[in-house]
Amino acid sequence: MITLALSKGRIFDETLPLLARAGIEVAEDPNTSRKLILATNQPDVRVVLVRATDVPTYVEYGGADLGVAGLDTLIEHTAQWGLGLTGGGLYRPLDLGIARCRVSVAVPEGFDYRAAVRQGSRLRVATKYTAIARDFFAEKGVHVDLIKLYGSMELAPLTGLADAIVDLVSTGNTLKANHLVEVERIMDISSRLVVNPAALKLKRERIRLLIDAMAAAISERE
Ligand code: PRT
Ligand code: MG
Repeated sequence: MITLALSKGRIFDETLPLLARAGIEVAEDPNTSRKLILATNQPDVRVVLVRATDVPTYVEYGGADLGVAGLDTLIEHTAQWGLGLTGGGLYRPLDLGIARCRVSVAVPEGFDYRAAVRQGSRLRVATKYTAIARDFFAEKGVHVDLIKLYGSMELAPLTGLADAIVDLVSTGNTLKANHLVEVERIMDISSRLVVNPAALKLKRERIRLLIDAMAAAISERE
């Protein structure tokens, strides 16, 4: 049995066409079913639905053989756990090029971010992405107090909790709706296929076929 961990929403939706190219069709719709384990048309392949941030954990500890996770999630996971309990880490064979977005710094309209940086002011930055933010500001030589949040980052500057946020941006509509402006682009993000290294050894043939079919689907798309 091959177990693939996906999160509901954009990652699930954008992974489906790549799986289809590998001949795998998920038998149930996660939006109407409450099941967390979904069968596929292949008797030896199943999909488990987990929180986006839990995908690396499932794959690393063998709860799933492989999974799809945003680069943002992978960087934060690695920063928190290093090579983890198993020491094996995660094998990352493919950039799937899906769920694309970027990690950016945003501030309220009217806040002069450049001046604050130039003057060496200490910035209060709210984010879910503390590892990415810490590295970015350290590299720039900007002093920051990081405030860890788990969601609704956009609210932080509006309530005086923070001067700036580090968050994912796609269309920019969420920032605009909250009167925030993007002042720095930290990195581009897409989702990656991650594989448990032990599973790759034990089930090499089957997993290789899957990786190759997904790679073919990506190059056809491009
Ligand atoms: O929602 P939940 O708390 O369960 O977890 P999650 O937010 O981590 O999951 P999900 O499914 O929302 O995101 C999964 C992955 O999709 C992320 O880890 C990213 O790699 C990727 N992705 C791509 C995005 C976006 N685009 C995105 N736009 N993840 C989140 N957003 C959010 C962003 O945080 C902001 O609130 O959408 C808003 C901005 O969108 P625009 O279009 O208004 O700019
Ligand atoms: Mg979300």
